[in-house]
Amino acid sequence: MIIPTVPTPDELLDKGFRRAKKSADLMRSQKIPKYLKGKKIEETRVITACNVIKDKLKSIISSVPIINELPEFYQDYIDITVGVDDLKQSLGGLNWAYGILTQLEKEYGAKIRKNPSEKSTSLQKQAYGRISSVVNKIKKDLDFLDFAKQNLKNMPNIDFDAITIVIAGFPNVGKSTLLKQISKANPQVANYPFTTKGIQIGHVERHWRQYQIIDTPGLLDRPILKMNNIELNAILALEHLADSIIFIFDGSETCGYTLKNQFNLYNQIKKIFNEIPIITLFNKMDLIKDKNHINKYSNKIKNKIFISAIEGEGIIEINKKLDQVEKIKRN
Ligand SMILES: Nc1nc2c(ncn2[C@@H]2O[C@H](COP(=O)(O)OP(=O)(O)OP(=O)(O)O)[C@@H](O)[C@H]2O)c(=O)[nH]1
Ligand SMILES: [Mg+2]
Repeated sequence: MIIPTVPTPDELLDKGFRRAKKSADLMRSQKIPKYLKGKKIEETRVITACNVIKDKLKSIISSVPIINELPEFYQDYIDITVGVDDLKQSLGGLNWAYGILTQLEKEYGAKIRKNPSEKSTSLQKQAYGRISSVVNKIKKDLDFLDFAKQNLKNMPNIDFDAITIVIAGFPNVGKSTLLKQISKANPQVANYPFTTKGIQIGHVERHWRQYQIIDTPGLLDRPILKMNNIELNAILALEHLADSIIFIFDGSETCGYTLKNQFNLYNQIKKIFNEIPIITLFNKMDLIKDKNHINKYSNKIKNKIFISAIEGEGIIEINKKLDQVEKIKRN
């Protein structure tokens, strides 16, 4: 989501008043009957100030799509990242200011026209006072929208028609290596709450079907039971997308986590994503001489593939599994 630059109240007023002065100066240089000129100048000043400020507010308001109409994933994403209610409230604040400025513009335009010229300047000053007060009242909304701008500028770009695979597994088990093996092309990197590295989305087409494969470092690679509610929501948002999960074990344990620990994480993920099929992989088989230790765990899992992501071993089997993934219909 690209929100345009969000000004502070001072910047906004400064811009409005500066442009208003320019228009007033232009009016001053025109040939207008003397008894009307003062009025015209001040009327122009007030109307221009209101319009310049309103235009800026409008450009910010209209840059944010109607949140309730967005796909659920984005609604969740926005909610976890900045808070949907807070975002709506701050946009409401800007809308309110927009409405008041429209009123002020009419009210003071009419007052300046009706009153004798001598009063024009004091009416214009009164109008400026009220414009300033309105704009200052939305300071916290502008602050919030600036924060939202920074945090929403690198949202993941999701293809909702593609079959979506989410990769899980402890750090260093070979998730990124596998993503590169399957998707070849350079993955898109986007922000995602609670992952400092961001998520990576690789795209592939197989038999005219589009796939997006999402690597989530720092999210599905640690004990889920220890997560707080917001972190869990971040995971549930992913659950909404996933048609299948690839869970990677590091059979060599060189990632630094024992197979026992990895098996615990596997069970937690199975629980959380309970409706979603899991493709289970045992990676780094090139390092394994004796399979006995792995078999203690792999025997408990029905369907699994032994691979070496680094050597491209087992990729054909993974692709066959991908061909069988059905798109989950959600509503
Ligand atoms: N021997 C061997 N090493 C592998 C294999 N797959 C990955 N590695 C190595 O394991 C290390 C971690 O691989 P990554 O792909 O970065 O692992 P990751 O799961 O993405 O790690 P994080 O992003 O830190 O969570 C790297 O040094 C890889 O070269 C494999 O099949 N065999
Ligand atoms: Mg990685």
